[in-house]
Amino acid sequence: MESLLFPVSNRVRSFQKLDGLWNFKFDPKGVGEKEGWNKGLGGDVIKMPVPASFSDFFTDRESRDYCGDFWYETTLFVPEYLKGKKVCLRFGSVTHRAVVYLNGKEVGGHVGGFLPFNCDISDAAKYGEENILTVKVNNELDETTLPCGNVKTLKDGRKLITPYFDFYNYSGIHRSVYLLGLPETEIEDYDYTVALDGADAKVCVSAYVSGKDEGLEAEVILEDETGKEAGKFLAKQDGKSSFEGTIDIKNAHLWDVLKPYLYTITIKVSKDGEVLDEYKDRIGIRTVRIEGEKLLLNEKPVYLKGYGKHEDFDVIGRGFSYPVAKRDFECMKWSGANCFRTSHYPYAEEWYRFADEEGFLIIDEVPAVGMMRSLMNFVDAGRGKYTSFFETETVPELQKNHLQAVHEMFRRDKNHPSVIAWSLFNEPETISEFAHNYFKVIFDEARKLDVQNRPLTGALEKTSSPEKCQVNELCDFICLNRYYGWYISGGPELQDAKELFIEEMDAWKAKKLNKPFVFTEFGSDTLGYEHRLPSVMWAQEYQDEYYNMNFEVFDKYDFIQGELTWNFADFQTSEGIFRVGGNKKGVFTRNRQPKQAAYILKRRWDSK
Ligand code: CKU
Repeated sequence: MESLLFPVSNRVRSFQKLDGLWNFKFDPKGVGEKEGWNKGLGGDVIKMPVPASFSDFFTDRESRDYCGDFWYETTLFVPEYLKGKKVCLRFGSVTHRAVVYLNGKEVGGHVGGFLPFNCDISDAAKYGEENILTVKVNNELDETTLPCGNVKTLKDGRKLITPYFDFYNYSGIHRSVYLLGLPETEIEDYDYTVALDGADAKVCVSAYVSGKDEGLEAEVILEDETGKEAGKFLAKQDGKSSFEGTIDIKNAHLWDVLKPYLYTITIKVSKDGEVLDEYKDRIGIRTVRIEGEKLLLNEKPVYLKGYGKHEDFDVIGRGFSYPVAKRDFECMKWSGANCFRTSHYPYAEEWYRFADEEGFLIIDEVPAVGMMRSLMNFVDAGRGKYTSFFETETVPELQKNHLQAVHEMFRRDKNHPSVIAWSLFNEPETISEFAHNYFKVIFDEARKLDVQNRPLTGALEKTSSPEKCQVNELCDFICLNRYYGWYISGGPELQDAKELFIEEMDAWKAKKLNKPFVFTEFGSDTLGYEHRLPSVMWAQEYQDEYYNMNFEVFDKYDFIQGELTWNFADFQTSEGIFRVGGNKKGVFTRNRQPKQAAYILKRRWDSK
């Protein structure tokens, strides 16, 4: 099985980042392979930074909005000393699909724009020489892809993406690319569970190893933050490719919300005393579960405060940037937040590693967004439009891709203490039995995948009402995206919005689901420079009133156990009559300065 472990370097493993200035070419006619671009792009190339989205570097509209195939190219020197190793290229993500060539030969690829993949180039590589790496990328979407969308052809033959979702279809090589040197007997994966017993903890670790070797031995060591050994075990291979053991820790330091404590785990696999592979990581000792209407972290109730986010920033689009992530964590902490949802796709792995270090909680979401046939789902959904989405013949194909994304996301992210729940969808059309049957399969499969048994959920929009929704029963806690006071009864009708909101929440209460509810979206578009007295929609004064009204409603219900606003910051969307240079529901502007409402959140969250 392909390993998704984050790259490390040590005595048996090495990595080299290939980020930098690559070559780039659009391929609107799809002639790349025929013209031999897989062997090299040729003279007429654009210089393109990796990682980044390509769109916002361009000064012409056609390039920015380009839809179709496009190619990247770089040269890489594969050192002689890697000979005999398993040599791989690792892509953090390529949006949305990729075919990878080394020296003209296809060495792998991936479908799905938000999760990593490896290409084994051990045979294709020329050692001690420069190699030409080319990647054909495609950014088209349809109703079988995650996310869902469509492509339309303009009169001049150009393709145009028509997303069924409210964020710009940024694409390209969005995350770091690595050259990996791996041992033949490779630790492909590991996982762990935690059981608390008073002040002590039991950490049960499993490691999974590839290769044909027999008689292997594994040693697993945990060290505390001072580097002192906290416990270890030895395990012998017993015919399988996995090793398992338990470490008892007296007076365990727990990983807790905003009080992170990380242990270093080292897994060594050896044969006859020789270390064949070694992998080091940082893990946290904590438990998550749901009891009745409460979310329990380390057996104590936790109230989620924070944001739905996007990977989105000026110029770089959806490319990962540590400086932007750093600023985001600082802004989130300043506002008193403790949680974010990776709406609407799994983010770069660095986000989760950072959250582990900061003690942030993450609801990790698959890119299952746009499961409703609408170009303005943010408007249509709230109005109860039904588009027979789950009744189409392409649904089995979509479901296959959805399951693949769930598998890959769980595999990649399961060892992060910051990940406290999995979100398996955002705002699909849930009011038919077709939707129920579709999601039953997704949830049943997801329940088998996480040894830590973290809660499963998904974000429900307004049409998924207490009377009509056929999917919420599959969720361990209920996530609602609601816009009372914005899409519903905004501005002068704010008082009515409040009453309608209370009506809906009373109806949920009457269902006695005995589950926690978390608001995963609520917010109002607000211009970071606009002030109006008295308030009007889009002015900062209105965002304040909107949030205050929403909080008054939340505080009436004990089963509401979290509030993640929409959105952390303003972000780019497709252009259109409802979006002025993007979605402006940020509590922060796109360049991460607070709007007025940020101070309302801060006051509330600092004291909650
Ligand atoms: C947000 C039906 C509501 C859709 N929801 C999803 C999110 O991606 C959008 O940006 C609403 C909005 O601001 O409209």
